[in-house]
Amino acid sequence: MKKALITGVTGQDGAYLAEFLLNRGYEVHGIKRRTSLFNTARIDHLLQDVHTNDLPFYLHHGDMTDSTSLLHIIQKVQPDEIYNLAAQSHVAVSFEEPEYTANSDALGALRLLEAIRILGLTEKTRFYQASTSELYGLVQEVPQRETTPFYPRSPYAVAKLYAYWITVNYREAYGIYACNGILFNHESPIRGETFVTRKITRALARIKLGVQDCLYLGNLNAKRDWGHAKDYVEMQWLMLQQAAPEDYVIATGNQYSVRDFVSAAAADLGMSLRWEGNGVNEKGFDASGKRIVEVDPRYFRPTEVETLLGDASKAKEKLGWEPKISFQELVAEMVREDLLSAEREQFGAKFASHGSDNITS
Ligand code: NDP
Ligand code: GDR
Repeated sequence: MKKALITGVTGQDGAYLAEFLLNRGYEVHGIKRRTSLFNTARIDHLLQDVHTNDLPFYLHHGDMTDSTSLLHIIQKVQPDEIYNLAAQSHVAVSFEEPEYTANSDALGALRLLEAIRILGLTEKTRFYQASTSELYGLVQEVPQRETTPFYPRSPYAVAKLYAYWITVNYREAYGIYACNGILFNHESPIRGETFVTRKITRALARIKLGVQDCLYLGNLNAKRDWGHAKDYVEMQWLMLQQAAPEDYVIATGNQYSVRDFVSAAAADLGMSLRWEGNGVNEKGFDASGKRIVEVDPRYFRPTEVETLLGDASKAKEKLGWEPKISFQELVAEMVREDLLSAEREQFGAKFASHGSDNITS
């Protein structure tokens, strides 16, 4: 039985990847940082099976900023594959916590690679680094592919740039089977609530049921290449199953704006949406003329990534990978799940939290 170690197992991708690997017969180990509440909602269904079905799924406490915890876990598990998904992954938050972001996202990757080396696992352990389309930032070529020059535009992207290159360097210097997956945005019903897609589907579902009044957003013109996380974790695994380690762009090749996403989600909810105004004055109105979407400059970023569009030809040719879930299916699934949550919330509305409307993401 192959052993995989996933950092960031409580996150969106970590949860999908853990399930994917367990279905493929892996023994899966996850690293979880200590939190005051459980914070295992995305993997609770798997943890349940640990007791009822002897599922080979194990959690270890550790932190990307703490080398010793990482060393101990890797020594104990002796993994065949490490998937480094843990990160302070919010671009806007990285402007507020640049040092912590560098520590966890840049040095975190180094700590894992060093652990592989120190423990004499360079021949045994394969390493996946969660790299990102944010590396392209101020884009130098359209669409972006593996050879497109990087121009990071946030402390997050700069930290991920270090992680990208240290992964390449340890591959070249020590012969570690180490790969970068340069993944474009991927979403799902378990996406964190402060990323724009989930913020939109959650808010519109709540507005539809009268639990929330208005959705406040930042830059509606930003364009992204949005895929489904389920499709993308398969790719993370495929990259580690090849004869030689390489870096791959993973993307759909389709691009939509934030405004397009809002309109698509509203349409799925049967809400007609009329846009008026421009820039900071832009607003969206429902059929009754009520303002339900508004731009709030607090969500603007000091430096923005305006447009991203990926070219995943290399992954298609070499790995036979194609995304299966379309943009429309993604939006529909997210809307459906958030509508169910909003219905549950409606029952307990007076106890419900109003979420993140007052913070910067
Ligand atoms: P999430 O934000 O959903 O999950 C991040 C995970 O990392 C969580 O489990 C989080 O734990 C954990 N984590 C954060 N800081 C630490 C730390 N110091 N020590 C240990 N664990 C930590 O991200 P996604 O699942 O969306 O993304 C996975 C990875 O892929 C990230 O590295 C992200 O930067 C990268 N990426 C994501 C893309 C996307 O569109 N989703 C695209 C390209 C790259 P906790 O639950 O406690 O917060
Ligand atoms: P991104 O995702 O920054 O691309 O990083 P996010 O969903 O946060 O933003 C996408 C675009 O939408 C604009 N935007 C808003 N964003 C948020 N969060 N909240 C808003 O209210 C809002 N209004 C407009 C943003 O300015 C941006 O242009 C994600 C993360 O998962 C990273 O970890 C990952 O590396 C990249 O995707 C690829």
